Amino acid sequence: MNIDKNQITAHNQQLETAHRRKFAQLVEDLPNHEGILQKLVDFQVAIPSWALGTGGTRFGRFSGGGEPGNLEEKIADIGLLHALNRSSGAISLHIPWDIPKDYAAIRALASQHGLVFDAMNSNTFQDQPGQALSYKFGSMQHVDKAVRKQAVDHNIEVIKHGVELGSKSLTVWLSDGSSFPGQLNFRHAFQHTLESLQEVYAALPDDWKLFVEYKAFEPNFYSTTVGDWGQSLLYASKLGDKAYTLVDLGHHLPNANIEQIVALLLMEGKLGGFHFNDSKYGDDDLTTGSIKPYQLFLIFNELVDGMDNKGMNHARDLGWMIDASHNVKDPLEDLLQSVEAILIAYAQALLVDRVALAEAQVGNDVVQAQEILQRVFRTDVRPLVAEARLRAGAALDPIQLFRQLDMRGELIKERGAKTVATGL
Ligand SMILES: [Mn+2]
Repeated sequence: MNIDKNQITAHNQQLETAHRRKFAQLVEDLPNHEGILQKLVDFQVAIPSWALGTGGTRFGRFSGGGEPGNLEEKIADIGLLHALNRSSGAISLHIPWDIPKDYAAIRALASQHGLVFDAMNSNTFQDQPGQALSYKFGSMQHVDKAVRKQAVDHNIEVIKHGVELGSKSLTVWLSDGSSFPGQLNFRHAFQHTLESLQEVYAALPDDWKLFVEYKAFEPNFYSTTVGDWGQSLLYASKLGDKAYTLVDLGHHLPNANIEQIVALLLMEGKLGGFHFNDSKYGDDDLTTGSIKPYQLFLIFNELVDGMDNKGMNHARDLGWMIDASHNVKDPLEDLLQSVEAILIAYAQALLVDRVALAEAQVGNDVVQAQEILQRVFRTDVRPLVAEARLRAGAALDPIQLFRQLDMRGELIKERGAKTVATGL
């Protein structure tokens, strides 16, 4: 289903008076808000193709209705999100769950919705039907060279799909590791993985990036072969200039200082991209900003500071993606909430008085440094984010409009009540 421009206009007219009042009040003290608004309009967050259906856990999965049954329907869902917020203009595909059958048709469909193809994602953490060799004991780290070659070949295949669609990056997340002490020779596992990644890297087009995603644990519970940012950075540094570390917020050990990790990776020119989500305990894949919004703001504070320090373009120079799972919410509403949370944190980070903060730091004025950050964090910037949406032609309140138009009901009518999307 498509959303009509007139429906958005009508919705915005209903809310405009109240919005104008709140916006005017907020920007009274923000002299530079026009520049910030443009940055918010430009900022796009890629939606993963695997997050459009209901997620599950190893205990079960409670499917919702109207889930997309194929790649075309997934693109339509993201098109819907993008029409509502004009900030979800990219799709991150997963192979083999979303193998395009007709590249030209898929490209045309995406561009019809104003979408581009962000990072491609490979999968060597599952065995696929008919697969010759098993990844039970790892893929790129495997003791058997034939298994490693199969994993390398798969990644090269994913790059080929991406080239046809206009993607410019490959994200490699490996579940490789071990579940018991003694199971693995750590050095051999690292060297095998490095050699495998080098073969993939060699197949990368010149204008592509390779993102090495790390994760502390799960599905392996004793060691993970790309377990933290140090290991990822080691691989990325050895691979070369086109290789970067990818930070997934849920892939850290509890209480890790992610903002510091981000600051140092940016300093080294090795931060490539982001997977946004939130968590309470582990890789919970919850809605971004739902549990630790202050941490999200502090991360964006370092991102803005680090990118500005290097003269980077906020919207284009890093890969911004959501990686989440929705067990109890409508996936599309959840994704709208995540994108909103990301834009709020980004807007707040743009408001930080960096000159004053630097002065406080140099003067060891700890109290003032905290005041500067928390003054911004406690400012309700939602009218600023809404104004950016309004100017971009999106809905002032995307979730409200999604519900008013009963879009889930329409999708169920179109696709049925018992559909299951491929993905996690
Ligand atoms: Mn991820």
